[in-house]
Amino acid sequence: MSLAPRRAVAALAAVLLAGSVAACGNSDTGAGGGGGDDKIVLGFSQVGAESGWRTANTNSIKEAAAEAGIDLKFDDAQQKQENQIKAIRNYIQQKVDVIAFSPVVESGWDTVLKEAKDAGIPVILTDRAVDSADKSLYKTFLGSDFVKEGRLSGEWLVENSKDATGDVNIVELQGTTGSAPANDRKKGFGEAIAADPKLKVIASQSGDFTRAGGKQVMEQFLKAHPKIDVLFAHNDDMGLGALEAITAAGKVPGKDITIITIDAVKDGMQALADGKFNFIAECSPLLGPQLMDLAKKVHAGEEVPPRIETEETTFTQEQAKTALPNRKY
Ligand code: GYE
Repeated sequence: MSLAPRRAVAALAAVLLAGSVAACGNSDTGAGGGGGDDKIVLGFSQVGAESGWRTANTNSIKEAAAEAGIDLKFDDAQQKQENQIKAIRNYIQQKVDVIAFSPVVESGWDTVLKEAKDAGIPVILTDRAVDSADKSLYKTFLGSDFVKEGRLSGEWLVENSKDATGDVNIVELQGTTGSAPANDRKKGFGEAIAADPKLKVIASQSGDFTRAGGKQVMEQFLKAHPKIDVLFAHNDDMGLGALEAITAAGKVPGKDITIITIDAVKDGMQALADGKFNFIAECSPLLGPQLMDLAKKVHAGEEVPPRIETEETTFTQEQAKTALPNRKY
């Protein structure tokens, strides 16, 4: 691997400063991120702490790093792309071995990804995708098929609206604007419900994947639309926030308004088992072990598949009751 001239100078300066030539025999030198041992240094930029899913994802990554003996540098971007770019630039400067991140939105990553590539640091995308045309900017993308999650949600609704007479009015709580899961879940759901013309999305707005956002936007929906039959929320947390708005408006969630969400975190599964939600498409946050495995492989220069999909299922109310006691997140 060739070092950029500036980096070569910096690496040389570091060796001289340390007053040591011992590093000569260590092929890791210059990319070890310091620390003096052989641990792989992984810089990870997390989206934020917006949902139960995200908390479970962060825990999975931290636990898996400790277990794999990987030195994890972790940054919480608080749902802001500029913070993620800053964190990635810091990791480049620190010469970490591998960078992984879950991009808050899909676009606008090319420049910083090129910087990582020029510095010779492999990048792994986890959870969310980027829309960069140049696929050589990252080694692999580990995460769910969000279009499929939306489609499974829509297909359940088509199946369960068969006997409905007249229009079925749907409101949609979208995830963070511009994020891969919001774009893809909307797409998959829209394509599936197109099979039945009586299924109509009458309002669709972002609740930013948070409970507070879900509650606030649902309040507006309820004020603006006297007849809402279905809520499709792009995650459990927004659905849980919306429950409060629905109950406060004197309606019974799960009965007066059918609720479909995505994720299947414990609180969501509880609402489903209690009959307040009607259907959940699962999205697994437990990406830590696979991520550590990939970090080791790309660090060793091994080829990895460009796309690795998470395995997932769906839950009805009855299935949630059975699955809940063993739910890990
Ligand atoms: O569904 C939502 C979280 O990117 C898959 O982000 C993730 C989504 C998840 O805030 O709860």
